[in-house]
Amino acid sequence: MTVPPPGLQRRRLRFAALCCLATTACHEVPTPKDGLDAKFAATDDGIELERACTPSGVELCFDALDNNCNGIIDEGCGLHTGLLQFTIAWQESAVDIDLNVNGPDGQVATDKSPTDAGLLKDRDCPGSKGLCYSQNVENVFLAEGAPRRGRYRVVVRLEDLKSARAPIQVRLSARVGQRHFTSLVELEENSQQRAFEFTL
Ligand SMILES: [Ca+2]
Ligand SMILES: [Ca+2]
Ligand SMILES: [Ca+2]
Repeated sequence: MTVPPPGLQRRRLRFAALCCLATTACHEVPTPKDGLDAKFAATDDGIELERACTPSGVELCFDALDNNCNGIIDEGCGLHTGLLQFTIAWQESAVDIDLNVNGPDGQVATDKSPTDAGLLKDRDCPGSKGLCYSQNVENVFLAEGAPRRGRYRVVVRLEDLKSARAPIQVRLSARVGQRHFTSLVELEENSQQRAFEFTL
């Protein structure tokens, strides 16, 4: 039997995992009570998403993890949430990572005002005004309206490594209705990015 090279094996596993997330044939996927049926698609720079949530105690702030597995990421920490929520966190205080979320309207969520699809970012870290206090978290959430149907793209991008040592580990968690996903993303050089896409 021919064994595919390791890179191809990883790609297949990643694709299989994302396909498992997308198909109702995977019996572990619960039927969302809010009717948000997300279908995930693999990307060339794809992030491997984990669906399992293991409770680790009370909710901790600024780790982009749903520690108590109640479906909400970093609640009680000054972050906003909604039916859609995407959160990243990283340890290196000077490093600039960006969370870029495109909604079906094609607009990237910023911290200025909601996009036409209702997406808004809480803050851009580390930022120029020191408002993140070395607790680097970026959070994009559905600020108004119902979730718009269509394709979403969630990108974690290393903007500026500064003098930090690569790789930078970034925790990403996502809430899509009743579903929760998380991943640990590694970025090694400026402009490198990882992404996942889904369709509502
Ligand atoms: Ca929580
Ligand atoms: Ca947390
Ligand atoms: Ca940033």
